[in-house]
Amino acid sequence: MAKRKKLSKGQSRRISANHQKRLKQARRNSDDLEQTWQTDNLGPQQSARVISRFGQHADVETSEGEVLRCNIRRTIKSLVCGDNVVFRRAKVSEGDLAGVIELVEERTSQLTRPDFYDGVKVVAANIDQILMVSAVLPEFTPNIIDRYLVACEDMGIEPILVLNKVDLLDDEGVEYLDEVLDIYRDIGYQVYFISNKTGQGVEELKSLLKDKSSIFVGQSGVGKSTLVNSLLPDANILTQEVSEVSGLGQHTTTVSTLHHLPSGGDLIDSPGIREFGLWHLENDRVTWCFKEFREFIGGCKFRDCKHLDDPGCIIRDAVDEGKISELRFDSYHRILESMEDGRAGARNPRV
Ligand SMILES: Nc1nc2c(ncn2[C@@H]2O[C@H](COP(=O)(O)OP(=O)(O)OP(=O)(O)O)[C@@H](O)[C@H]2O)c(=O)[nH]1
Ligand SMILES: [Mg+2]
Ligand SMILES: [Zn+2]
Repeated sequence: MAKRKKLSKGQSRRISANHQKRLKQARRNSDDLEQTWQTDNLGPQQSARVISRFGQHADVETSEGEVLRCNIRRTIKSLVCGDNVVFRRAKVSEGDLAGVIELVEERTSQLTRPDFYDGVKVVAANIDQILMVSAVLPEFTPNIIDRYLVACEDMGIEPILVLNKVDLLDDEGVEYLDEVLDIYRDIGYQVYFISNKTGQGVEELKSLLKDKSSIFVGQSGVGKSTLVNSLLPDANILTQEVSEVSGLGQHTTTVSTLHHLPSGGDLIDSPGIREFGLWHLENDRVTWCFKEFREFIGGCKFRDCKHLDDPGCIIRDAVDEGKISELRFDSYHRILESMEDGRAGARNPRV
């Protein structure tokens, strides 16, 4: 994982001040609109689904399939891609804004991640399954997979692992990654090998997505948008090569967007992230989110066992006996360590 360059205190302050200024301006504009759009100027309440959100505005889709850009009422605290909302159409549009969103329906599920500005941030709503996309380019990193899996377990949304760009692997590479991913199959997670280049696995993926609400998540450059384009040739989403200089993705997709699958179901493409923080979780919760650790929880000799060199640690014993994979056990400790750093960072934000 790439280390973020540390900013000086002055830089952090300036960035934060600019961010606050932009937020204030956006709120002021939105207040002006709320004045203009009093009830007389608005049509009846209608239901819609949020396709995409941009600051104080969002694109919603009506049940007739019409997509309208709307302002978001200040009273709405949280609104994300996938939300079901109630909106009113304006009798006269204001620029490209056609209406106002007044209410967000209760969510059946939500994908969240910690954010330096907002604490815990909701990324998408009403999702049945999270497809965690990884690839051999940028580098394949099981630790990121483990982070997402922890988040999925915590949120109670089913995760599915997708290894993309398998066309870049030789037989030996396939064999190696098959072995690593066997660890996840053994725990009970579904694993798919995919290539947008050769089309391998794409049909299988289609049946997995049918009639479900799914989201693609994962690092920048792993091929999430390319995969959406493979599944939905009309989507025409912008994709970009992984940088030769840094070996990292270029953060091509900037907002989450919901698409409809021709055979039924919805698919959200989300922007790639560099790090997936978990510092909003308690240590014990992280242990529980390592699914295969669960049956051993509570069995260690000491109640405050750190599952390291503590005597009578049955999780450590399970690793020695091959019941828990060494890779996952190491990942677990790396996550706990980084959570300490993350909490310190959140108290003292760098960006
Ligand atoms: N060889 C190979 N390249 C692929 C495959 N899928 C995607 N790519 C390439 O990977 C690069 C990144 O793809 P994107 O779809 O933009 O990646 P992304 O995950 O959407 O990235 P962000 O939007 O930044 O999060 C592009 O150059 C794609 O052509 C694949 O199956 N095989
Ligand atoms: Mg993308
Ligand atoms: Zn223990």
